[in-house]
Amino acid sequence: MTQDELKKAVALAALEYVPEGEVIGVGTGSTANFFIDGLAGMRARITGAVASSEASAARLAAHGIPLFDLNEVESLSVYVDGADEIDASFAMIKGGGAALTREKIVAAVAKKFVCIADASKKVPVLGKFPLPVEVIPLARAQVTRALAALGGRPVWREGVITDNGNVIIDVHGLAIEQPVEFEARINQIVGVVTNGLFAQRPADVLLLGTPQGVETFS
Ligand code: ABF
Repeated sequence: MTQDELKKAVALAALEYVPEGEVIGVGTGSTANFFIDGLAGMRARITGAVASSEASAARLAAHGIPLFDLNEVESLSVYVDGADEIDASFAMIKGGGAALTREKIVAAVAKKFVCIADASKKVPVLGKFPLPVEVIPLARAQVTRALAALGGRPVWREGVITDNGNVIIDVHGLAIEQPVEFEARINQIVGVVTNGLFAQRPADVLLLGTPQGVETFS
């Protein structure tokens, strides 16, 4: 099976976690896109969706799925999204698609985070995938110096502006043994909006696409 076929398989398996008659949280990325396309087939059974990016909002709208602002919604029973890496504790690196801040906010409101990932995303230690950090543009140089002091190799993702008008710095060369603590340390740097470690609020369920089929971990 190709990587795209694995992504599609986990995305369709996640439809089982969609409650009827509710607003659900929807993530960003190619795996999430397969989920959105699958959701279209059951749109009459959901109230609508909160999207974690402008790109996902556009795809949901194109399928005729009603969009809700997160501020209109008191709680979400489920949030379905992909990841760039996920470890055994379900901590993740996210943000390869630059949507990390909205993803983290929507995930914070959701009772259950269902992570959909192909098998290549499961890692023993987070950090081989460069850790994205969303930064206020004025603070770019100062945050770069502070991130270098933490031991990584920060690289500005030139030309990318997030949906919130900020820039992304990717931190290369990390081996994150204590993701909960590391997430908090990066958030302490003045000028950082969010970092792509999702360890304080990890996934609750992992649907992993393998050549043998979709494996469920919880
Ligand atoms: C989002 O999409 C991001 O947090 C993550 O960067 C990316 C995963 O990418 P894909 O599903 O395209 O492999 O979930």
